[in-house]
Amino acid sequence: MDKIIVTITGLLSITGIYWFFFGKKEEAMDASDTWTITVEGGYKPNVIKIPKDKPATLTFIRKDANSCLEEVIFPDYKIKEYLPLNKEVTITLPAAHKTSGFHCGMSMFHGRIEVA
Ligand SMILES: [Cu+2]
Repeated sequence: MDKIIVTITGLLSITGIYWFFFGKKEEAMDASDTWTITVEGGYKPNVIKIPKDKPATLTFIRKDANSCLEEVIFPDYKIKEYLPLNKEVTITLPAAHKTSGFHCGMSMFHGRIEVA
């Protein structure tokens, strides 16, 4: 029983530390109208911040052969793009923006678009 409590306490403090740093990083993120997103086991970065009233240019480069990631979809912009392997694909999102998201063809990997 004691062991379980120690394990849980340990896990909770690790989670807390992670949240502390992750939260800080997110707050410090600057808005930009140009982003390069690497597609490799998901989207890197998977959270981006863009200025509300300017078009945003996102360049995707897929390095992951997983066919699940070959399409990227922006439901709120009604955009669906095919991402060839190792080729840059530029997507322009017209302003104005609201907080939204994007995901792969089967909605298994997700990214978030925040608005500044
Ligand atoms: Cu997928």
